[in-house]
Amino acid sequence: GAVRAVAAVDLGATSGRVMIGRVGDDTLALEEVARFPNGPVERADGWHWDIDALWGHVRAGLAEALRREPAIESVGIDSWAVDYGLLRGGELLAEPFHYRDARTARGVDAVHAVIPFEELSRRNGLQFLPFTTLYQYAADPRVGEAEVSVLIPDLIAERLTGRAVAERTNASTTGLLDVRTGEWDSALAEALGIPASVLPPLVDPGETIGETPAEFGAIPVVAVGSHDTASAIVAVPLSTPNAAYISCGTWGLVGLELAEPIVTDAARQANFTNEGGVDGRVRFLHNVTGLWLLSETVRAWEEEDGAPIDLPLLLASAGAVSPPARLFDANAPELAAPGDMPGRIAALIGADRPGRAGRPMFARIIVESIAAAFARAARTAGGLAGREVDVIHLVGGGARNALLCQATADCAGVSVLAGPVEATALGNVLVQARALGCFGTDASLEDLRVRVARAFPPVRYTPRGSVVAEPA
Ligand code: LFR
Repeated sequence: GAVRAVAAVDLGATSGRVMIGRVGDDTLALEEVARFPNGPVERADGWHWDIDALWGHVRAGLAEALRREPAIESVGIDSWAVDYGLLRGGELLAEPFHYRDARTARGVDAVHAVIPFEELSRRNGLQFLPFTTLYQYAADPRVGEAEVSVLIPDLIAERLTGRAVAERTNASTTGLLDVRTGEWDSALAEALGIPASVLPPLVDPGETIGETPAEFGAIPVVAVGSHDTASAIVAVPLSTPNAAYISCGTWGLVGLELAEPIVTDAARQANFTNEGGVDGRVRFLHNVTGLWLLSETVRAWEEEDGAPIDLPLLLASAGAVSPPARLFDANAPELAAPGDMPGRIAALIGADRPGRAGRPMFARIIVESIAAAFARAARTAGGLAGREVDVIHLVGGGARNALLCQATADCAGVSVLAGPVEATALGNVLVQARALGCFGTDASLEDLRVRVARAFPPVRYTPRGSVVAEPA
């Protein structure tokens, strides 16, 4: 069949992008049309989304995408989880908070005073993360004033279509979905003082949310796995029944794809989550702090130097130093907020903040610490699910980081298959393409993954071995 085109809006931590996705029998390709900053902005009351600037960039990006490719048939939007905008009369009540804002700690105490974590996790199936939406709501006095609360991708969809919905994979990260039914747990919301009326109707990936205005082509906005991690997992070319995955960007989401959630004491104690995946699959995973540790360190050094740092060069020199004697816990809670990362990590390893000459070693410690946490989480996931993990697929920006991929393979004792780097955007595009009928509407995720593996053959890192390209 002919090659068809869709637009993917992906709002990530290092940047937001608008891409054109092209899909045909032998084609799966992305063209980046616009890239813009999407970091948290600090206001008087804490860290926020720069939502007005973002909306402007998305509009400009979509207009440019349609100019370059007038045949674009639909739009899909994804972003990170948990953050939301409160709407009243079609207007935002406030600039959305960013989840790395410290106010959420208050919400945690307030929620757990009403319902202890153990009971909460039995209802929503989630791991403990201090920024899960329900904790944010508990710290947000404006929730009660809202008519509707929409997660960020759904907010962009609402701006484009006028229709407020809750895409189900992302809704699963609010903590307010019942893990058994996949429906809103209105009783839980009300018990926490969150009016159930602010929770919009749920839609599934593949459903049409509405239509864009004429200036953006009057085309359908199609729900995708609007949680970026859900889209990324769609595009993991899982190669064995026991394969684990790591979706590695700012975070490293380490886990397994399951048919049913695991809601047990052991899973809760290991802080594993059951988030909603595309096609009703379960994303059984644990959040490991990922490249945030490195990017925030590099940001601090760049401020110190007043000049940009060459990351590939830094990583090459990090690979050349002898392996570090001391690692730190990548998941240490004190590393979550923006700020002086080198100082905080140095404190954890009992060292001084590195001078320039010490930077390669410091970067090496960060990478090895992330790899160790990745390997540990993959092993734990397998143990909890009764699977012997025999390969780890690492997708997202981290797949570019050879040092990290190799260190993860070494720590885990199984091969790491790296790529695609653009898993999130590909998952977004593939779910739209399937909805358009490109593969027959009953194509399974496995069918989509065959196409991913063909177009983007992963790179294999064998434990303590050398890097070889995987045959197509
Ligand atoms: C990754 C991600 C994670 C989520 C975190 C916060 O980008 O979406 O899945 O736990 O960001 O939303």
